[in-house]
Formats: sequence, C-alpha cells, structure tokens
Amino acid sequence: MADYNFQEVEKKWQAYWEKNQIFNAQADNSKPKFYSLDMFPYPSGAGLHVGHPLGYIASDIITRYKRLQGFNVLHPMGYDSFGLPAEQYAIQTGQHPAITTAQNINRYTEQLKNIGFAFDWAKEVRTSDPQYYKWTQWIFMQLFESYYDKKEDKAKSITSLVAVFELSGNAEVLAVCDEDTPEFSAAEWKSFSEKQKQQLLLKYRLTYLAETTVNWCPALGTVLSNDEVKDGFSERGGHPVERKKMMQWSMRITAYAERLLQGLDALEWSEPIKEMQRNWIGKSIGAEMVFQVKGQDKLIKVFTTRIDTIYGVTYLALAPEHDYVKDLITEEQRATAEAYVEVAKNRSERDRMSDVKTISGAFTGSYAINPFNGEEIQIWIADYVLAGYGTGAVMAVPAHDERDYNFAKHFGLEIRQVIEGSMENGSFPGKGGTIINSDFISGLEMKVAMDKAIAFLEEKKIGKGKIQYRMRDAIFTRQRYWGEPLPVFFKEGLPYLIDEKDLPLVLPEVDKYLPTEDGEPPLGRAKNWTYKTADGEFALEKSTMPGWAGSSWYFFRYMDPQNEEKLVDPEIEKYWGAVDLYIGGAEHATGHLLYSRFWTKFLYDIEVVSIEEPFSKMINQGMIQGRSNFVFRVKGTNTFVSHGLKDQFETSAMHVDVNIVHNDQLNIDKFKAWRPDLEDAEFITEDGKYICGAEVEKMSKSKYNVVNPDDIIDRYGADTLRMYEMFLGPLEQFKPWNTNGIDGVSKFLKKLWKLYHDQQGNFSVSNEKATKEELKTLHKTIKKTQEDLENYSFNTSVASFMICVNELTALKCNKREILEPLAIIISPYAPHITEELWSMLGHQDSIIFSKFPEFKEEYLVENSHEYPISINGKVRAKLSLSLSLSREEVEKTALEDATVQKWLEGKTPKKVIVVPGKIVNVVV
Ligand code: ANZ
Repeated sequence: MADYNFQEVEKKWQAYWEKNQIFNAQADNSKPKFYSLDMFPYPSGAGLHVGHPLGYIASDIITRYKRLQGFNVLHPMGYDSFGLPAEQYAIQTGQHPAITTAQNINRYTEQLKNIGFAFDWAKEVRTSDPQYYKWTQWIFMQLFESYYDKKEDKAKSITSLVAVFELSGNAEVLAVCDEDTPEFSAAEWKSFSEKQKQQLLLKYRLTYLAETTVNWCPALGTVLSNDEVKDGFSERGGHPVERKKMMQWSMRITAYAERLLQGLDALEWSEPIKEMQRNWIGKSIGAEMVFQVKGQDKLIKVFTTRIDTIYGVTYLALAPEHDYVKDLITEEQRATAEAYVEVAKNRSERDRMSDVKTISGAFTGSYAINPFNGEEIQIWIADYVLAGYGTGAVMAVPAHDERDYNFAKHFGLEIRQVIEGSMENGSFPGKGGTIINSDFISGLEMKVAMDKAIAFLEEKKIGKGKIQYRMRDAIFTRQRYWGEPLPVFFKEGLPYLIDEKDLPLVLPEVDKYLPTEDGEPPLGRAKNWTYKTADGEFALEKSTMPGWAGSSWYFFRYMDPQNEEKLVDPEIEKYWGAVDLYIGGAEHATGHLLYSRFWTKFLYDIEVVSIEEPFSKMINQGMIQGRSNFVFRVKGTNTFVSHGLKDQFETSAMHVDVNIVHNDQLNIDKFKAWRPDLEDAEFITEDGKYICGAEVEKMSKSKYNVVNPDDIIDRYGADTLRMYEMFLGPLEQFKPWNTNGIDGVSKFLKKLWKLYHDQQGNFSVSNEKATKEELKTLHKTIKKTQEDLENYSFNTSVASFMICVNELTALKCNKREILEPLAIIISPYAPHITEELWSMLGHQDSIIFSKFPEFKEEYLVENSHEYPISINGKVRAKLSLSLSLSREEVEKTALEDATVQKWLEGKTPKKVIVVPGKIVNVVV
C-alpha cells in the first residue's frame, strides 16, 4: 500500500465498530463508570453543518480516553424530535411531521456515523417515539398526583394530602399552593362536592390547570415560555408576542426554587451559567406588609427588601393592572388617572420596564396610612411597578431607591432620607431632601434593623418576613400538533388523568396541522379524541406538551431505553448515576438546564431515581462562525475584480458560496456554473488567480458560508475533520471556520502514516530498543496529552502531536516501542487511522481495548550535562558527562581530556573547582 487511503480505511472501521457493537455499554459494578452526554440535536431539515459536531468531537475524545483508562463509558446519542420547524413545514406542505422527522433523523445519523463517533447507538432515544413519550406522559401523571410539602421539603403524594384534609383540614398543612387557597376544616372538606374537592386539589398539584397570563404568539398560534421570547418576539420566526389570560397547564417549579438555587453551588459549571440561573430564580429576602387605605375598607399589601427604610416612605405606588386601582381613583383624579391607566395597559411590561426615559404615572387621589408613624401618604399608579412581581404594589422610598427617586423628582413628591445603620449599604447617592432619624431603627445594622421592623409587623399583625422568588411557574402547554399529548380528559370541566395502562396516549391523526375554525388547537380536528371510562366518554386535552418536556429527562432513558415496565431500572440508574460530563450550548441556561434539574429533583423525591442533580460537570462549547467569501462586481457590469485590485474600480461585494473557494481562491469554472446569471461573467485576476475577500459572520444559508461536514470528509477524511475542529482553538471559544489551515492537519496524518512505513510505502516497524531521545519525545507527548485531556484543552494536544511526529520523523524512528503507544495516544482524536495502524501492528482487538500508556518521568530527566571547562577564567572546552559521576570522577575525566591537556601545556593545575551539574574551573 502506498499513500494512506482514508476513504477505504474509515469506512472499514466504522463498519467494524458497528458490527461488533464496540461501544455498547452495560452497567458493570466491577468497573468505574463514566457517563458522557451531549445535548441531543433537534433534527432539522438542513442537516448538520461543521459547527454542530464540535462539542460531540470533544466529548468523543474524552470518552475514548476514559475507555483507554479502564472506565466503563456510556456515550449515547438521540433526537429531540418534537418541535416547531417540522410542524411549520407540515403546514406548508401537508407532509406528516413524523415522516419529515424520520427523514431528517436518518440524514443526521448518517452524518454522525461518518464522523466516526463512539456512540452507543443501541441506546438511541427519540422524544417523538410513543415508547419514549409514554414515560414523559407518565412523569406528567406523577406530577399531577403530587404536591410539595414544605415541612419535609419534598414532593409527596396527593393521596397523603387528602388524608390530612380528612383528618384536620388544611390549617396545619405547610405546602406550596396557590395564593388564593382558602382555609377549610376537616368537616368542611368532607362536605365539599367532588368537583369542589378537585378544584381545591388543583391548587396544590405540581402540575395544574389555571388561568394564567401567558405569552401568546398569534402568528404561531401558540403560547410560548419566557425563554422562548426574546425582546417581545418569538425566538423561532421572530413574530410579535402579546400578553393574554388563558387557561393553561403549569408546572409548579417555584416549589423547587430554593433547592434549585442551593444545588448550584456544588455543580462544576461555568460561573456565568450558574449566575444566570441564580438571577432567573431571583431570590429576594424581605418583608410583606399592609397599608390601610384612608377612609376605605382596603389593605394594600407591598413587598419590600428594605423594611428598614419604612420611615422614608413618602408614597405608595401600584401597578396599573392592580385590582384596587379602579376603587382608589377619586372623582377629582378620574380624568387624568383613567386616561393614564388606559395607555399603560396597552404597553407591555417589558416596554414599560425597559423605557427608563419616559416616567409615567398618576395620582389616584387616595391616601394610605403608614402604620409605623400614622402618617398619611399619597397612593400613585406607576409604570415601573410590575403586576406580576411581589404584590404588584410598592412602598416608595425615593431617597433610597433609584426608580422611586426618579418618579418622585418627576412628579415633585417628597424625598426623605433615613439615617440608620444601613446607610453605607446603599442609600441612593443623588438623594437630597429632608433627613429623618427614625425612632428605633437608627444606628443599627441593616439586618438587625430589618429584624426589628419585622418583629413589629408581626406583633401588630400587619406583615411578616417574606422570601420572594422572581421565577414563575412554568407554562406547560402549547396549542400545537407536534408534541406529546397530555394524558388528561375532562369531566364536568375538570381535568382527570387517564388510566396508566392506557399509556402511551398516541398523537392522533388530523387533516391539517392548523387550529380549528373556532380557534381550538390542531388536536381539535382529530376524530374521536375522547376517553372512555365506566362513567361515559369524555373529551381529551387538546393542547400538547412544550418542547422542553421530552428533553427534561432523556438522560435517564438512555441508560435503559427498551424498558417497558419502568422509566429506568433502579439498579441500572444507580450504576450510571449523574452525567459526569455534559457538553452543549450555553443558550439553554434558563430553559432546558433548569427544567432538567427540576424534574430530576422531583423524580428523586418520588424515589424513581437516586440522584438530585443530573449534570455534575458541564462545558459549553463556543459557536463555530462562518467565514464568508466575497467577490467584487464592477458596478453596472458582469465583471468581477480580484480582491487586491478592487480599489481601482467602483465595486459592490457579493457573497459567494464558500464551497467553490479554496484558500480564498475562487474556482472560476464552478463560479460560472453556480448561477445562470454568472455564466458569462468576466474576471480581472491577479497573476491569473481570482482572490476573494473574506469576513467572519454567523454560519447561515443566506450567507453561503455553510460548510457541510460530509464535504470535508469526502475531501480529507473524518480524522482530519475531527482533529481540525479541535485545532481551531479552545473548545469554549467562539471561532471562525477557516479551512485555510486544514491542509496542515491532513499532511500531519500522512506524516504519521509514513512513520510506520518505509520509503517504498511498505509497512515497516522494527523491534529494536528505542533510544533515549525517542523515548523522551514519546513521554513528553504522553504527559502533555494527558494534562490537556484532564483540562479539556484539545487544541494544544493536536499541536503537541504535530511536534512529536516531526521529531520522530527527524530521528527516523520506526520502533514498535515508540509507535505502539503513539498510536494509542492519538487514537481518541483520529480513531480510524490509528485503528488501522494498530491492526497492522498485529493486534486482533480494537485499539479502544488497549491501555493509555503510562507516563514515565525518568525519560524526561536529563542524565548528562555538558560541562564547560574553564581554564584561568576562559572556557576552553566542553565535555558531556554523566550526572551520576562524583566530583572526583568529573575532575579526573576533565583533566584527562585531550583539549584540556593541550591548554594545560603539561603544567599541574593549582586548583580545580567542580560545581556538579554546572561547570569545571581550572586554575594553573
Ligand atoms: C422599599 C425599598 C427601599 C425598596 C429601598 C428597595 C430599596 P428585588 O430585589 O428585585 O426583589 N418592588 C417590589 N415589588 C415590585 C414590583 N411589583 N414592581 C417593581 N418594583 C417592586 O426588589 C424588591 C424591591 O423592588 C422592593 O423593595 C420594592 O422596593 C420594589 F431603599 O421597597 B423596595
């Protein structure tokens, strides 16, 4: 065999791995485990581009390395295959989303297999597969059958809650429930009708149906979650989103707010991602208190984080949507106040919040009484108060809060500074106004002052300490077709679960994937979308689950995907446990990564799984950007001028398909064939070449800069693609795809191949002992590779492989003692070529079953030293001597040396000073 034939070799080993199920993992208590997870892809119609596999290559390298270290590795892949794009496509073409999804999955799988990933394909899951979503529905049912017990700080069964209600009502129950849950006794509970009982239980269930203000996207015909909305537009498609009240299923994720917050500390995730989750959860420690409205039987409840500033309150402010607004507006204020509310209501909260320049609001005409000092203060309605946070009302302290300050300044309201212990904890610098020295708060630490104020509130029964979270319960339904049906039917307007034995509740066929004429979700078109029980036939829920349902627990299913009895076998789950390394994009910080943690904690509470946190360590890979190429058309002509000459003409730049450009040189024939209008294009070239311009942009079809991994593999092979993606730069960094350097990587692999072959291209490896120098080169590379892999620094390893192969080539090394371990350490990066070399070296088994070579320090230690021999202060000779020689031996050898003898001219030295490992000084 002459040159390395990657096409043949790569296909051969991919087939071998698949046939022999090399990467199939079984739980095995005799071996340490390593669970490596990639964020599974949504199989879109466009297929993979070179940016997608970046993280998969990194995790593949780690898993191959872990296997070489003796770990039992689980490295699965699957598809997050429900979702909007397939459905939008179905709407346009009438194709069933299941068909296009299956086609896309086939294409993805083929592309992934071409890259030579060590995936355990036997563990594949697809979230749109009824055998998978049966368990997504099952988890939903468990959530419906559970409530959150605050005393035990865990989810418990609704049945146990009902037992307590029957015994003692709900006065003693400490559970997470709706704000408006009434108190009832055991007797009352027993007297309630079935319907009343169900209605009350919905206030406790961990998934519940309630009227909620949602993000409604009319263009997509569905509700969206907060993280699917960016700046008032849908993340997918960029359609306007509005706020609307609707009956919706929600998940009581807020019950887990504190545990979700605390759990973050122990995770090996990047600080920015943890911080994003902390902010999203948004814990505030403060107090809730009520203000009596003067002359009315009304109490306004506020939430404040600074109860210690109570003596500085100069007005109250309510959100325009606050329930009391109508009743508080007095006759004199009606015209102005109502006009203001009308305008404010038509502005979204987001607009009102982000617009800090226009300060708007109105005085209601009513007053409230500050219970601490009996003072009467004005009640205002203000833009900056959000209806959905806290109580929708604030006690305003303009001297200490910037938003209050701006508002007070604008409307000429009093600004009163409180002098107290908390001063340096942040009073608003621009303050001014009067200064008040409060009665009992003065001179205390903020924390102590707050505790005192809270004690006062509690004693007077007008308030209490309160911990507030910014996070809201998560809306769980979408008015769409391509998602999991909810296992719920309706009887007398109330939701009930279907029987577990009827799972999966399979998505029904519909004639069109659009809402019905009366605005019902697409499932409203299904025939017989009903559920039969002994009591009759009932309508099933018509909304489907959101995209995040299936992806919130897939990492458990991978462990045991065929299990028909259980979500996962408990023994198997205990063995694999948490994911040891999760690689994926940072964009899921407050979506998928939060929901998965929530569901894992819930499944832990109900003892379905043994872990509370799903992802111990996570790395977020940076995006690979496109490197666009441009040609320059001379204005008004069909002539294109090369980059270096373009300034001599008036030109306009035009994106050109990067696949017909190589090293920035345009392939003119391919360019002419690219589009009909370019057929007769003319070119002004530089030295006969047309050089294109280049720029880094997002990789996208419209910029013609999408690079398909298949093309790279055809041209250079999968090993080159893998190494090159790693070589591009640190995994976490954003970096442009720049094929200009890919030839270097491809040449490196050819050089590696040559080390194992003679001049004629015949395989030739000798069994001679390796020299010290050869061993040194090998061992420094082992050391570097190992350190790099432990630090997930992949690009640096590739560089050290290159150096190593260059050194060994220079040494003409073809020794087995060096080349065997070399193949092993490169194999995680370039598995195909090394697998081939390994078999040529005479091994029967896959290289994956060998052992990562042990680094030996001794080969790096220098064992000789080149001593300068100085005679009367001048270096006259250099001698390479072993470091193990004694002082006397060094002296003796030095004096016997011929050059030294010459300089001594037969004289006996007066003095010889030997500094071991450094120098020999001779004085004559
Ligand atoms: C008095 C006060 C004095 C406040 C002071 C702050 C500083 P976080 O930390 O985000 O929880 N607030 C309460 N509910 C609000 C709402 N619905 N819309 C807008 N603002 C609201 O913020 C809590 C603080 O934000 C609360 O504490 C309240 O103002 C305001 F020197 O009360 B504070």
